[in-house]
Amino acid sequence: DERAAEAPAPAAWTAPVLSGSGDAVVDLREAIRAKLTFALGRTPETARPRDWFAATALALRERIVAAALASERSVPNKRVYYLSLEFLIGRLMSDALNNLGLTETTRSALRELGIDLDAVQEAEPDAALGNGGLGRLAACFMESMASIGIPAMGYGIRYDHGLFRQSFEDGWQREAPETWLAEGNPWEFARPEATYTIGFGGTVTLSSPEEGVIRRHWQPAETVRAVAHDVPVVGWRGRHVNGLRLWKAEAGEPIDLARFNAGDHVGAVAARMRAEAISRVLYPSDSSAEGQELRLRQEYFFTAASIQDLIARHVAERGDVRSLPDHAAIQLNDTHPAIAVPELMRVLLDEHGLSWEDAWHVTTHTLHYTNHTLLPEALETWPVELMERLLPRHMQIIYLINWMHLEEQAKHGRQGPADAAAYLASISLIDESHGRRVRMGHLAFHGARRVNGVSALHTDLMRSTVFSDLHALDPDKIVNKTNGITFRRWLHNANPGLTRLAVETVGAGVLDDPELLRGLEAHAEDPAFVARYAAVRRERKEALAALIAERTGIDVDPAALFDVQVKRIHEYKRQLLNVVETVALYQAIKAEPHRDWTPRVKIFAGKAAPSYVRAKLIIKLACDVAKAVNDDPEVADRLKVVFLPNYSVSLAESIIPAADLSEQISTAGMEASGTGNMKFALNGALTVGTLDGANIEIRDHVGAENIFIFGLEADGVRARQAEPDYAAEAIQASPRLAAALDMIASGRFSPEEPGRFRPLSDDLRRRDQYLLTADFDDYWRVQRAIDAAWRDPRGWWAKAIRNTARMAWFSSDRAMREYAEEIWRVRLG
Ligand code: B1N
Repeated sequence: DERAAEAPAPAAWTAPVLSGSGDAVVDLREAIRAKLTFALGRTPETARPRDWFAATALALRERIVAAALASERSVPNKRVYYLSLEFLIGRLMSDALNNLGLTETTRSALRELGIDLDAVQEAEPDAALGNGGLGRLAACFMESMASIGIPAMGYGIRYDHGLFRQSFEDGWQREAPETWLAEGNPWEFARPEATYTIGFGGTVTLSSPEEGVIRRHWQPAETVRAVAHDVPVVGWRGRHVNGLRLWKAEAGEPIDLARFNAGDHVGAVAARMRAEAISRVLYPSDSSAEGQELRLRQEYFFTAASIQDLIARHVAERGDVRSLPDHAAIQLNDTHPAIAVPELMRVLLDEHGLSWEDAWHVTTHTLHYTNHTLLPEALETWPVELMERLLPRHMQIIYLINWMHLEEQAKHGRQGPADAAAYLASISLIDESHGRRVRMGHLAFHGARRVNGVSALHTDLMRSTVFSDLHALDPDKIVNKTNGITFRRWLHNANPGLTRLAVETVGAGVLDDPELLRGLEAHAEDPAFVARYAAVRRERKEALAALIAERTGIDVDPAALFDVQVKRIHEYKRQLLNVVETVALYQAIKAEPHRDWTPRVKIFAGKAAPSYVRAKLIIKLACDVAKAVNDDPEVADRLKVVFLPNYSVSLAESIIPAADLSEQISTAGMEASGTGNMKFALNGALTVGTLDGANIEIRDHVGAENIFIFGLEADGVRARQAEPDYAAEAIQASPRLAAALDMIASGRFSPEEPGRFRPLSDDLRRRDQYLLTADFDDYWRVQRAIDAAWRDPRGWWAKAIRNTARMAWFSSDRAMREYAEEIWRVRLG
């Protein structure tokens, strides 16, 4: 990995922010050497890359702390608290180096020690404390808030094990535990002094009336300690540093001495194991709700610790808890922290003695909720029985909130007279239809001042579907905040070559203001510029080809069209549509082997939830098709299929700058936003996509002539789903689709087990919930149009350059400014 090594980067980019003197290299070199010796107890002769990474990170951390203390000097008027069960951070070194302006200083310092910075960066394990888009969004938002100066703290869980490691065994996904903390985490500060006690279970008692008021008191049966671990988040040019506070679960008592002394040595640590289980492992499910008790314990654990922490800070700074909404804005990242609604109420009522009205005012003026999906299987609900057992006081409060909410609607006579009971059932926080369950989305919605969706389409669908009745009660509550990505990581750090080209073409100001990328448009057809833009891509493709060879043994031609679909494996994302099209293309090439086919490499990567059997079968099909196609000499280099194992943030950083074509092909109405789509378009890959999520807004920005759109729109999807037998009819109407499905069903790709893929082909013929059959022919058509476009390089590169030039709006800095102004009402520092 060459990174920015080749040519000297422009001065504005590398100018050291914190250490401006000519001695910066010497200072840093000696700091790293001292860390290696005194913090790690290693000598340069015996140190492994991992040790150099730790020594370098510790030396950089000191500089970050210096900047942090500078940005902490005054108490901000208002802070943002971002509560998320997931932060998919990846590596932190290149963010820290680039944002501090220390990349070249560090490279030189390490070189003087005989060490290569790239090797040191490769030794950093990814912090994979998230599954996919939701967790990565939280990480991009944290970086952007630090960069634009929003005083903020992220709150989450310090999982011992992040997202599992994926490998393939004969094309089947295998999962292994991930151990990012095995050698410690040099970025974090353990803060045992910031420890809170979190309760579970027990009973609620009443106090004797004081001045006519009865108070409730929750006496938990079990307590767990939440211990803070802080990771500093340094923003662009080191101007601001925010904190990510991750909670580790510890037992109140490390050992039960009575049981130990009685000889029960295992039982003596049982309570400790149960407590520590809470922060042991990230649930590996993306876009589906986990109904297990441990998951609810995780959600309450981190939410309650965060609320105690932020209230303690508020009271220390301002004295009165009633002014919380003036000085704190809490953002709930999906419903995972929705228990914050009754928890904040409980703290205000039972611990601070507020009246119900005052507590409700504070709560509903502090909390905000982001919805990330409308898929029914992902909407969290918890059985009332479980809530009552684990969180009895919260269940009482939820009942009271709901009672007042429903009474209010009855009083105002707002319920539709036609079917009042059905209306009340639809707005109730309790779903009475499948056993009694608490609807966390409704709870978050009702307790929040603002509720937002993550793309224009998704927000419209929130208003018209899942939340339509609640929306009618308060039409200003739902707002749209289209997602964004941090350009520091996804352009500057991941693609230094393209960044250097942009800087040299439009000036170094583009590093601070992505709108300046628009200046590249004027060069979209300038042969000299196009040649440089194409050379950057070619260099990234060669690097990816080398990585593919190393990890899969497959040789791919960097001159071919790199067609990439990387994301979680889920039926609604329709990797299967891509695989079926691959099979159809394979058949077409075999039928006319002498035609002038556009050479393509289909690249897949992504993890399936371990319990998602269908998604794992789709991976196996992709791998089996890959084997058949890659081994077929008649196909030669015109089609290659690759499934890269163990997709991660750092792998994405290698793949995205090397992509020519970005596959964003979800069933319209199902992908709330997508953010990978933005990363690819920014780096100049052309999108083939449906009018779903943020694809629609990407089309609006890059121009319809610079994107390949196909398939049904969201309303068309709904109409088609209402037709019986739509799949059978679509297959009958498409001989090409029928032939591809027949080949998959025949066992051609699984001769040792001919029926292996029948569950997939049978489902497509009968049910096809995700409308693959309906969209297939249009997908084939647009793919052949893409083949033709690729054969016109000048046209292709002009489109690619216009994509890069027009993507500025998708910066997460823009998203964070919108949240700051329209949701949080917080000033930028
Ligand atoms: O959130 C991303 C969006 O860009 C994606 O379109 C959306 O699918 C994703 C339960 C989820 N929605 N819901 C989840 C994750 C974990 C879990 O346990 C649901 N992830 C998304 C960012 O807005």
